[in-house]
Amino acid sequence: MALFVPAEPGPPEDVRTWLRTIGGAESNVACHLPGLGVTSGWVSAVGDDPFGRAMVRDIAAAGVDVSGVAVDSARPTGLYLKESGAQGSPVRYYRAGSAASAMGPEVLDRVDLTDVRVLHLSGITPALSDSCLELVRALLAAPRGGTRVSFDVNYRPALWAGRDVSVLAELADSADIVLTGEDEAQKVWGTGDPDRLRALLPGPDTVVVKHSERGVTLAERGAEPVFSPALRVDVVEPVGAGDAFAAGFLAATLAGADPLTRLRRGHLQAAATLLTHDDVGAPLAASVVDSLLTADAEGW
Ligand code: KDG
Repeated sequence: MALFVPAEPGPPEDVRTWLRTIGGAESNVACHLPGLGVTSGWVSAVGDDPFGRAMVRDIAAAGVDVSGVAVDSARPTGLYLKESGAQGSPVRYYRAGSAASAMGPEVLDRVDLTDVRVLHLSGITPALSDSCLELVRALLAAPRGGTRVSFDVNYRPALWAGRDVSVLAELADSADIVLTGEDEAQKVWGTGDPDRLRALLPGPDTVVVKHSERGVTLAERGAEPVFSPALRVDVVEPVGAGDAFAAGFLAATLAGADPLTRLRRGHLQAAATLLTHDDVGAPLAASVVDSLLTADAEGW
């Protein structure tokens, strides 16, 4: 989606200048990865319009392979606005009937997952339309070969109002890696407790529970859960931090890092996003990342 953030303070109805940037959970994750040394691709659909062309160009400029993005000349590119800052950060979507919401299982015909190490999906896509739900179900049911599927629950109340969220539990259980906020797990499974979630999710081998600003627990099959406190930062705006965490965590997982380093990589990537109004934001300086990755508990 094209994301618009206010470029001046004040209530949204008084803001005249908006900054156009990149939004959308899966493309956010894809945009972080090249900077972490991981090649990534984004599969989606945009309209044949200026916002669609801008998104494809800007996401490609971040180093992401966009050859799996279709242009739908019958529908517009989805848009969303962030209407304020750190307090609650209300967002407003303009994507009903968008090109991406019309995607369905036929997308599998133009996606080659051979040699893909991780397929990252979010719980946002299945909320967009019945066809998108069928697409996500088809991706989760497709033969995997060596591809691991990561699923970020990304529960968005505005998209699920009056609908049954148990579908998110069904989808998550078909993944290999599940990322969820404690609060969203509470909505979907009735608990945000990592041990209980592990028991409720027999399918995935890895469950990551984010406890907001407190920290994150990594609960893997056959291992003791590992908790890592979050970095304390002066939050400018939080939307997108979960995607940044996912990218840092997945990149370190692919690199074969130990559990604490995987969580710290996630926190460091999230911290960079928390410091901006953007969904993605600029990465922290390499020297800061290096010293924090190896810091002892007090230094962190
Ligand atoms: O995780 C960030 C996303 O929430 C944001 O980019 C917009 O995809 C989005 C959504 O539907 O909320």
